Parts: sequence; C-alpha cells; structure tokens
Amino acid sequence: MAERTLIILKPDAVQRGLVGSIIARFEQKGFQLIAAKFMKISKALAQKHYAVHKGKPFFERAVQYLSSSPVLVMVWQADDVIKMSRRLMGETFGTEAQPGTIRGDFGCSHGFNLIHGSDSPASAEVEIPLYFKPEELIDYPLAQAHWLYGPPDEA
Ligand code: IDP
Ligand code: MG
Repeated sequence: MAERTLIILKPDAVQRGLVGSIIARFEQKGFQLIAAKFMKISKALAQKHYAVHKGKPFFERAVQYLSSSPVLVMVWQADDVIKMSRRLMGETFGTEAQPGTIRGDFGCSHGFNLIHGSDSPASAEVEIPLYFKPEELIDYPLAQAHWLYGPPDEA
C-alpha cells in the first residue's frame, strides 16, 4: 500500500546548502514527491509539531531549532516509505548515525540533525495536515513505476 511521510529539511540543512544532496537520496531511492513548501515554521506550529515531546527536557530546544530559520517541508510517497525513510535518515544525531545515512554522512552535531521524518503511519497522519491542505498533495502516475518495482509478485 502506498504510504506517505512528512519530511522536513531543517534549518541547518537549508543554511548549509545540503537541500539538493538530501533530496537526491530520496529521488534515487525511488520515492515519489507529492508536495513541497519552503517556509519559516512559527513557534506555535513547531510546538504543535513536537506536541508528543511536550514535557521532555529537549522540547523547548527542539521547538526553537525547528522555528529558527527557513525549512523545506515535503511529502514523499512509496510502499513502506516511513520505515525506509527512517533508515535513510539514520539515528537521531550524526554522532551515532551510521555512515551511509543522511544524518551519518552530513552531520556530527548532537543538537542539530538536518532532517525530520514521520516515525509511524499514525504520526504521518497527524503531521501532514499541519503543513498541507488535502488539495496540495498532488497525486500523479509515477512514470518509472514498472522499472522501479518490477512485475507484481505471482499469487
Ligand atoms: P527523531 O527526529 O529521530 O524522530 P525524536 O526523538 O522524535 O527524534 O526527537 C525529535 C527532535 O528533538 C530530534 O530530531 C532533535 O531535533 C530533538 N532532540 C531529540 N532528543 C534530543 C536530545 O537529547 N537533545 C537535544 N535535542 C533532542
Ligand atoms: Mg521523531
């Protein structure tokens, strides 16, 4: 089943000029881009975004970081995109993330970590409408689908 995930290239990814390099990984993997918005996230929206972390010691810092400078917010679609994109991202901070992952290859901070990705279908369902109206999610046939997925499995 095609799944959707909310991906945010956070302020450090934009400021460090890593937007193209990170998007390239999602494109090369074969995920389909269905929405994108360059914006500055308000403090109020960042608080909603991280509502599940309210009360944790890093909550205020995470809100401040996400709303500190412009970001690129996107929705990507593919079968199992959530699990696969979390693997592409790597562990939460570049200090622990494996080489080969986005966080492992592009950062070594224990505070900034370049990218947000929904961690479950339930989170994606809450997060996507914070940034996009339904009509801003654009459904279109993926031209490379046959060569990307191969023939369907035989029953
Ligand atoms: P995730 O981004 O890998 O899903 P979460 O645990 O959901 O990580 O945390 C949300 C965000 O809060 C992280 O991406 C990071 O920006 C920030 N954060 C999480 N843990 C810490 C911490 O221990 N210190 C500082 N910031 C943190
Ligand atoms: Mg998370």
